[in-house]
Amino acid sequence: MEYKEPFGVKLDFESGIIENAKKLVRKLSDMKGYYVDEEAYEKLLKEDPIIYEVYAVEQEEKDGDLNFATTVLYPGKVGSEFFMTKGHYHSKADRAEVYFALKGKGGMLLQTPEGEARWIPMEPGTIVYVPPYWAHRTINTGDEPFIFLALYPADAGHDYGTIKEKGFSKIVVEENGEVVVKDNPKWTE
Ligand code: S6P
Ligand code: ZN
Repeated sequence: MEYKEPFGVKLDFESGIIENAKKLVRKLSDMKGYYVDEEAYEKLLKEDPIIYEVYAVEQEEKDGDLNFATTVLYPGKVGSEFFMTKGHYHSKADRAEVYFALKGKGGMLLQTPEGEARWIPMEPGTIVYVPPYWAHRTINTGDEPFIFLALYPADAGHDYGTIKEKGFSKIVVEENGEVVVKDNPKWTE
């Protein structure tokens, strides 16, 4: 039997950076079609802000192993819609996940393949259980970076296609200074 080597790495709670992790950057230009207000999207595209960064420590896609990653999701809005991650199902759809909020304020939008959505608010200390089969997207509803750690099976994979095409049945917007979760006007069954 060949055993893998255990290790410890340092996560900086302030910045969300995990040492020696693989860094991924998502800018607004990587998210065409994701936000409801296309005019606001095109306008903000001139600045093309970074929406989020991911620091991932991933293993080979093998059954039984675990990956983990932090996400630093920046504050901002496209029109009235808060900055958010793309959101995905897992390629192996029955793979669950756990999120742990470290800094800032936000929440998670989850959705079944039938379009049934849930909103779970998150603040430092909130642990979110993402059950098998639920798509998940995080959203920054605050005015500082929203930082969280995710732990997920190494063979879960990411299926972005469905969400890219259809979005979630709900959107999270600011209305009169309040965080409002409402029906996505572009949602079709
Ligand atoms: C992975 C986990 C997170 C996200 C990250 C970015 O299963 O859910 O690490 O990958 O928050 O979101 P997205 O939707 O662009 O992968
Ligand atoms: Zn996931």
